[in-house]
Amino acid sequence: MEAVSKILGIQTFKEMKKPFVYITGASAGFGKACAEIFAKEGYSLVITGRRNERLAELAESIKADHNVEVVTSCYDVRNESEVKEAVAALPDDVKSNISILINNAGLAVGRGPIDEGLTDDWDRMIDTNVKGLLYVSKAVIPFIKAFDGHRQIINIGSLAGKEVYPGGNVYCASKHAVDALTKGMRLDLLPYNVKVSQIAPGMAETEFSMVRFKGNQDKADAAYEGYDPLLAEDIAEIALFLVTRPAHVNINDIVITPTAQANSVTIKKN
Ligand code: NDP
Ligand code: 8X3
Repeated sequence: MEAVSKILGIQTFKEMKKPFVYITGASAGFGKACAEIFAKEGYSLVITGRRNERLAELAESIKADHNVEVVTSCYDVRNESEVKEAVAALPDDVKSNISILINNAGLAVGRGPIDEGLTDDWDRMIDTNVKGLLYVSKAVIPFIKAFDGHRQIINIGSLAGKEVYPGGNVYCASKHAVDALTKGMRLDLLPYNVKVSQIAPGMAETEFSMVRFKGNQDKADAAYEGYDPLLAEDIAEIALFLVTRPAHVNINDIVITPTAQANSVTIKKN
């Protein structure tokens, strides 16, 4: 088909532009940085999150800077029917050109002893980090499997999915689930040549701690004081690196921490 197109001087979609990267949680932090770096490389984007104004602003600024398509899709990953409807509502030429899914939307809510934990916080973490990732994956994977070209899923796990630290209980459990689901997806999608990777970051300065500490700026700032934490751009660069390996290479898992962090609880502060 491509050879015929060349002879006739017809450009196929693949020749004209790069496919779509579908990014959850693109209204802030890692997801926003991923949107920016992939657009710079010429990928079109589906960017999702609950804050539509943020998504619209990001879409406008990316479109002004790069010659790519950006589709915004506003929904809550915890709501299965919203997820299904939002994915189904994408234009057909977008759905049929989704090549890469970045499952990034997630959060921690609260940090403290398990017996003092609030069940509402637990629900928010499990519903977002585990069930939300599953709902989005179920809706988007059929398009990735059907895409004629590079197929990849990147799950944003955490160092908290590799070890458990005091007060991290349910957040750590949710990210251990992401670690297991990444391995499960890699096995189940092997027949379809879908690369499945995980990025597991340590401390990175984003809105994460403001969400975790429920708007307490002092507590959020304290999380990043006395050392240089990772930046959202560091994670986006890794995501792009994973996607730009040769066809025969899949990087399964990357654990990335600030240089000052040796494990979840050991940070060298000034
Ligand atoms: P931010 O708080 O900066 O961004 C989180 C993003 O997730 C936002 O775009 C938010 O969008 C979206 N999101 C949260 N809940 C929902 C929901 N219910 N439905 C849809 N979107 C949602 O945090 P980060 O960028 O730091 O976090 C991104 C991922 O990285 C998370 O999975 C987090 O657990 C993980 N991580 C973060 C680390 C860190 O230190 N920062 C380290 C390791 C992992 P909106 O509010 O608009 O819905
Ligand atoms: C976020 C990193 O160490 O706060 O996933 O759990 S940590």
